[in-house]
Amino acid sequence: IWGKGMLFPRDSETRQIRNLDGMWNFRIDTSSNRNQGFEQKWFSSPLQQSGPVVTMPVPSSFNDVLADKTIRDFVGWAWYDREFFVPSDWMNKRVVLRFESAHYYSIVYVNSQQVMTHNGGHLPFEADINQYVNFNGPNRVTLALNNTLTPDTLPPGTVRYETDTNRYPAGYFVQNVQMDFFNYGGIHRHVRIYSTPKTYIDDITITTDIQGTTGIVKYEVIAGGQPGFVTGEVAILDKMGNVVGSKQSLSDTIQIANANFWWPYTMNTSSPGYQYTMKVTLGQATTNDKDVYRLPFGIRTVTMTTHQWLINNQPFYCHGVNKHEDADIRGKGLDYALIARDFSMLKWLGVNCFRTSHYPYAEEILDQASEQGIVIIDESPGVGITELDNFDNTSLLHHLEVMGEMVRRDKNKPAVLVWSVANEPRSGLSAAGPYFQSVIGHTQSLDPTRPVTFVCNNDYEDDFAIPYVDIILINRYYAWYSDNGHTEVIQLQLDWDLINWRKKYNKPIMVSEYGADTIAGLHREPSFVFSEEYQVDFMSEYHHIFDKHRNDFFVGELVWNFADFMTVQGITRVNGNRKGLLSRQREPKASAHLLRKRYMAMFNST
Ligand code: BDP
Repeated sequence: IWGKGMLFPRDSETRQIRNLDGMWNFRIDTSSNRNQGFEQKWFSSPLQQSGPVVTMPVPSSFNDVLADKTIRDFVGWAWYDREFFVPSDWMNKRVVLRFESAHYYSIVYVNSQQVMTHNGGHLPFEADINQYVNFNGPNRVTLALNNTLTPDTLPPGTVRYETDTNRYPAGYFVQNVQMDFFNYGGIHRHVRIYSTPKTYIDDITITTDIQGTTGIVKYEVIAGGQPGFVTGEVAILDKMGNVVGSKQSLSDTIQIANANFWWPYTMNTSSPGYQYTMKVTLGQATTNDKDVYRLPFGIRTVTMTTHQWLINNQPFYCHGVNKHEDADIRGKGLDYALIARDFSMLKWLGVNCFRTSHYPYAEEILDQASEQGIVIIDESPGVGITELDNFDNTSLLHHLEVMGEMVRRDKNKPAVLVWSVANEPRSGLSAAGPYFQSVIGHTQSLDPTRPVTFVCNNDYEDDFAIPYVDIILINRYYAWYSDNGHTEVIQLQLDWDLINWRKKYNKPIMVSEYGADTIAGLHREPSFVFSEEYQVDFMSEYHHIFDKHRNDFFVGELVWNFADFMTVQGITRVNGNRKGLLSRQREPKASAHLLRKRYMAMFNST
């Protein structure tokens, strides 16, 4: 059911990796029809031969690196290239070129020949380029990348053209987005080449169950490459490297007695985030090919009852935040120092869960969450599905495709416990009924082991999509977008709202967003909107109602947002969205101290 696998590149005795990160050549196509790059075939020779290039770091968004407004606000085709070498002893191997993500639409060329295309940011794509490369000299990889959003992309967007040249310069157009974050473009994550044998481990799927103290590990290995008789050998190693179970088969079940289960760090402080390693060895009898891949995984279960979220049959209360992949200069570019800082601040805050609002984050981030015992609600880029044409068949098919890619990438990550297929779609439209029945049903069928939901900002009376979810996630902005400044309405309105959702649906409920814009360093007493005092007062009101229902049906709270982040320019956004507990540079506002006190007190009671 998975099609081709998308295993994260990992070194082994049979696999090698080369990193293609660094400074690439870069040019944007600003020609009047925005199509000069293809007309002049910029992919057919080094980019600097067809025109001027600038240096652009990979990984990084291209927008905020240079002091260049045209590049910052660019919408259209951007071109990247660089030279690379392939070791000659890879000649008889599969040579895979992989982009962990590039935003949004990619066409990749190797030595002037098109090798793959990919539709969508945030998820990886790769191709075997063995037949296109030169093993005895330089090679060139070229990427044509388009960040234009349309009604059928995820996230969707529209382009507004102005042709009245009395009022607008020739060729004027604006990209309108339906989401509240900057539409960064660029090669956002690593680019690598890696080798595998010609017959190789294409995919591994692990699902786990627990019975008393026994861990039950079900696995399936898919072989790729040359057809023929393949053999499989699977060993499970504990953290010390001891083999605790093994089987000679490509798909089977292994039982581990007295297993160490994967727990969030707030539920088990002695060995949170415990992961085993599955070592898979694949053999091809006729060619003698042998491939080895080591996959970390955790043993745990996740269940939603009518009123509880259970992890390993124990009630879990999610106290967390929403995040963004966002920082100064690099935009959405992967940065290890930033990842380490973020996890340190998540722990400082006492966060035990975050949502990957509003797109799947880098695997390096999810792997940290798995290792550190932080629960992930893994969200698709389905944000801003608000116009009628976002619900048409083309959009639906793309959404199904994206869910497939996302589940394929993240299915084995122990921290990922819930799939969120969208954020704030217009689920009060009747078209949302069949659309979300299909997207949620598809995701449930791809992965029957995890609850599936979407994030809703609609009223309880008239929602067409909520009937299909396993847990209700609602975003609420009482005393911000409505009754602005009036914190005295929060308890009344939130309580009324939660009780009504509960009565109507009898499912567990979370508040998946609540927050107020706050300029770090702005103070007013009594509190006033945009001051640090207001954010503190505002959040405290929500907490009363969260606590009231906590031992009943209310299973979690996520602040909007972990940190300030960049948005489009607009009259309601002062250099970005300021609802962070932390500044964009990850330093705390007063609200961060409030949350830290609250979340720290929740340890062991979750
Ligand atoms: C919610 C959206 C989120 C926004 C937030 C806000 O889900 O993306 O950034 O509101 O307005 O509606 O701050």
